[in-house]
Amino acid sequence: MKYKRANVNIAILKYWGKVNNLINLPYQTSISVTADNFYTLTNIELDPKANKDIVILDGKALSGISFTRVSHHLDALRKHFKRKEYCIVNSINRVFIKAGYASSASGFAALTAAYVDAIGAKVSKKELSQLARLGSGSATRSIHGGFVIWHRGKNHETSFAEKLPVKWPEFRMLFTIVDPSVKKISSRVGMQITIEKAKSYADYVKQSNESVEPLIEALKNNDIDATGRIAERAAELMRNVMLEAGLEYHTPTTQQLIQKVKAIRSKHKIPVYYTFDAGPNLILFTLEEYVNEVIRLLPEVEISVSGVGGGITNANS
Ligand code: 2P0
Repeated sequence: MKYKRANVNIAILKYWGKVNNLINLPYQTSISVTADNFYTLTNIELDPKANKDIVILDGKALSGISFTRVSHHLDALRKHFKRKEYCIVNSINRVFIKAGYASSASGFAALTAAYVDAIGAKVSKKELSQLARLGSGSATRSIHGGFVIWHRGKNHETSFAEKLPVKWPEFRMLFTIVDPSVKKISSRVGMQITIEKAKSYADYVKQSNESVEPLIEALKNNDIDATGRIAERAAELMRNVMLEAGLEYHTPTTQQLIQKVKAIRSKHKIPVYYTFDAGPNLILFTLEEYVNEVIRLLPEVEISVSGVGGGITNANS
């Protein structure tokens, strides 16, 4: 079967909050790195005779909320392209599900690309990123490979992702498994709670957006220390507003691991930095030459290493 492949991405500068829930218009411009080892494969066939979509994920038909989210996104794509046919969707997730890493970025990016392919439409990557955004905010960035900026924009047309002019093949992500249990509050709901309850949310947005230019500069210079410092600050600023809103995604183990990462940096002079999303796991940023040493210094945690990955591609399975 022919698939569209989309890789997961990890935000270095985070997206956490929507100006508009219908089109996932974010408050923050975010910047991510696409990973090369976790991805979703999706094939779509149009079924002109069907009266609803069928969605098969890893061999099982989806139902409930998961199905509805996919079907709503297909509705949005049908509306955009003025098409009527329902779809048979076949997806395979090669993501770190057991670790609780979300797959909505790669999932909705692959879904969008597969739909566009199924109807034979020709769209630019910019437009593909706008369309993927309608399914999930972080999917906007998974259309592209390498280091990617998602401009927050002011409306559907101006909120899109593009690849940054950065070449950094030595950059590595270390995905840790701190707690494999699935997170309790989805990002979608968590963002809404944060906007409603965190008093310093407006300040957070301002500070986050002020990091855009320094981060682009650090990435262009392949400066791991500047990149890492901005990444840690961005994650901690996001966590501060989450905590203000009563949302705690970390476990004590997460906090212990953060201290260990800082100690490895100061005692061993290894440039290794952390980030996290809406969950207990840390993703570490470092360079290829330090990977084995970092793994050796963190024997208590399971780690999966990823390099920098590409954007949407064709794949067979
Ligand atoms: C990000 N996260 O920038 C941030 C950091 C989690 C923390 O984007 O509602 O699955 O589908 O737009 O994209 C996770 O939220 O949320 C996310 P929706 P999404 O990667």
